[in-house]
Amino acid sequence: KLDVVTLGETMVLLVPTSVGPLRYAGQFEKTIGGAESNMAIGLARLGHQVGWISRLGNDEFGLYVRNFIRGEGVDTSRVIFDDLHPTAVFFKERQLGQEPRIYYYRKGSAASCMTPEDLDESYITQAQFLYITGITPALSASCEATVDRAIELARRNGLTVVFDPNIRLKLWSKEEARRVLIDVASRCDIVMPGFEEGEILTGEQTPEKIAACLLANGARVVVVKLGERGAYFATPEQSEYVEGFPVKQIVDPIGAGDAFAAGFLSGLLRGWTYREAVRLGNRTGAYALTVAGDVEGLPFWSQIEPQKSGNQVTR
Ligand code: KDG
Repeated sequence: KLDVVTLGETMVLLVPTSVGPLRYAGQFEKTIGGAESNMAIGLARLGHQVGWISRLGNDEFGLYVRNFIRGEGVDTSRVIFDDLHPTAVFFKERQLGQEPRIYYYRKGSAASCMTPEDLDESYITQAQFLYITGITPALSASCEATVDRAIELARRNGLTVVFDPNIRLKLWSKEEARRVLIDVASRCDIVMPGFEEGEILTGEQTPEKIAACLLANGARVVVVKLGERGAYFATPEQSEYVEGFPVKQIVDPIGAGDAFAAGFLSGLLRGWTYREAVRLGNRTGAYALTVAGDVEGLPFWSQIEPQKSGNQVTR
């Protein structure tokens, strides 16, 4: 039995220990990054059952990624190891006072070879929510078809489909992203863009107008993430700004949206109101800002509700 099922690419992430151009970096820390698995790990840490579907290379890095995600308590039983294509890698280039630069080495990766046949309906139907992001359709035509199929299977079986556009302009142009993702969004129940992504998708320039446009496009709930200002959510019946959590020093904003999604979905799984769920998302998002990696900052439930969980370090 699963609460949430997700699919997407996860890469080995190499972060230099020093700040400055990568060409001078001599030492790297190895970890992993992938929007959907970041979210899955976040949800597992908050106490939920999550399944992550993907392809990895049948190589050392593939085993590393699988073991990492499995070690966080995410179900990886549907991961396919591909003999012909490698596990992808990406690097962060740390810059003082600025968001890190990202360099992908992912073309032709195992995950970019995902196909609709990789999806097992009987597995997906075990979950209440399907979580997808706009990164996957950008990887290849077969990945786009896989996302389409996942949505179709989820809808047919009564799952709630949650979509984070996660527009990555290193993978495609704004125009292409808009064309494909507005169509994906029209088939999803909950759509959660960042403010700039909302602008790209809808051409609108306020959270209210972005949300109204995405509701008219087919969503039942829209959450526009506004960084330090928190988030704005809207349904056909209600809408509200929900304040953010202040963070003293932002180390790395990458991954904060995935952390938001984990908190928000955790709230929904607990039967909370949208306001309360968005508030938890804002809080888990704030945690992710405080570390350089994409998953290391994701909080455990014991950090969110220490009084309920005693003194344990982990859940
Ligand atoms: O949301 C964070 C992700 O962007 C990062 O972990 C890597 O999945 C990734 C991507 O494709 O950029």
